[in-house]
Amino acid sequence: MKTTTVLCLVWLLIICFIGPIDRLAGQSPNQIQRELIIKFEPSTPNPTIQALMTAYNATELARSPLCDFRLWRLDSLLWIGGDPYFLVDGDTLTIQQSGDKARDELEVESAGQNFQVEHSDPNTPNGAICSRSFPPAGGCPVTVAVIDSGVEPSHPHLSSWHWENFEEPVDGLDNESNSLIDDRIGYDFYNRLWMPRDSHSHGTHVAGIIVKEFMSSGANTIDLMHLKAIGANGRGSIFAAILAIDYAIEKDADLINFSLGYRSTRPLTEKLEPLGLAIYKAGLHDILFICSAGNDGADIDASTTHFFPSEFNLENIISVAAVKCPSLSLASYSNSGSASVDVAAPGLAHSSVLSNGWDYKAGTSMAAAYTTGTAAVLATHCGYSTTQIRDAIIGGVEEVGLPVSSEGVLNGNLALAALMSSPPLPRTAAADGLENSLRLYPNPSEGPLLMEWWDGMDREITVRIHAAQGRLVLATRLASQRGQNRWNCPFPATQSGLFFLT
Ligand SMILES: [Ca+2]
Ligand SMILES: [Ca+2]
Repeated sequence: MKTTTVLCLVWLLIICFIGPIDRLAGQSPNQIQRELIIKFEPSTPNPTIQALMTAYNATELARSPLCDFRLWRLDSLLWIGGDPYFLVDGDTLTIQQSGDKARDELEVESAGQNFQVEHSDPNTPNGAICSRSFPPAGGCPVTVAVIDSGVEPSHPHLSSWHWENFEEPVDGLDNESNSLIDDRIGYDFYNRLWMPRDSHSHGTHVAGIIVKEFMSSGANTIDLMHLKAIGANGRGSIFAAILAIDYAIEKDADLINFSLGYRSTRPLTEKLEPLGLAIYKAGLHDILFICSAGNDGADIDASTTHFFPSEFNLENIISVAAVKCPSLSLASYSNSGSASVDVAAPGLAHSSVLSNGWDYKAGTSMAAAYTTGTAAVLATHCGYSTTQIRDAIIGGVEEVGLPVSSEGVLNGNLALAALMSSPPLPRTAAADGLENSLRLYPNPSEGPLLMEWWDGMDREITVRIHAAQGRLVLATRLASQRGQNRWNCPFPATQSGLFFLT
């Protein structure tokens, strides 16, 4: 796929993954008309992109700074090079005529239509609250990003648990130069505002479940980063979610709770679909992504309507179905799928809502939040990778024969036991998300070598320095402090040459 054109990519998406042209007549339920998300290969020259925008009559509405996704609005019928290769008619992507022209003009990593994401929880909060067991917490700091409708920041249940961006005083300025003004406890990517204030209640409720989970485990080292991607009507867009994921990567979150999703009539491949690629990129930064399985009461493995991101086959996703208690049977509204859904968790929760209130809500959103809370507690036990935490959550369920891959229900104590049965992995500077700020200089060097990096927290990191041929020169653990760090590398001047870090 490295040398396809944008046109070819769209063509391949449709031919390879969507099916014959006659299946494209209907629009997927959550599509946003006329909006396309594109991520170009980094080597794509800017004039080529500009020429394509002109040819498509495209307006760039937004761009994600870290992962470099672009949101384009396409207001007219599109014809490329005079050849009716395909067109976007404003409602759906449709192949007009397949052919062999213009296939190698442009490289892209990902492209797809923008979709509405929503929580889609049922309004039926009845039944019994599940009795739970809570695993003891460790002492390592953990940051959980909640991508949802925002938060009521002054709610007494939540106000002492906000993550804070200490580089960003609230003064009307973008102090740490990430193009966002006053992003102090997160950001509102739905309205492009500094305060991710909740106007719906869903995000406040989900955040409250997560806080309750780690308070019950005695944890006091977890912060919640609030990233708003849906509005008062419970809906937002994939692109707002991508901006939020981009931010979570930039700010070194450990886990993302995503009690949202979208339906598509087309099976989508995770590496090409923009949201899938953004989640994959988060995985490269050791971020665990926990999402709801959806609330259509369907087996999404078999259904003709697909639900994403639950169905993306990515190693850093945990997809969560909902059960009712005390029977631990699947809730009638909950989606399931032995391939697409990993675990189940309680669907009913009593948690914080707007106006300093408390209320019941039910749905796979709540089930995902319970799972995120447990995963965050597991992550406070230092030295485990998010892959180990995911394996422990899925491997440590209470098995009750549910139609999900683990066949079971989330169980904090079993998950912690599963985690403790595997040895902690040495975390490296790259796995700690520092690879973008680490630098060695002068490099090449024939004498003293200095390492500098910026960190968002106080912790210990592992650094490995290799010579140019790959030989390990030095491996050590270092104290890393929030802010700018400097370290004189102790190896002698005889080790001259070019060095790199892992
Ligand atoms: Ca800022
Ligand atoms: Ca500021």
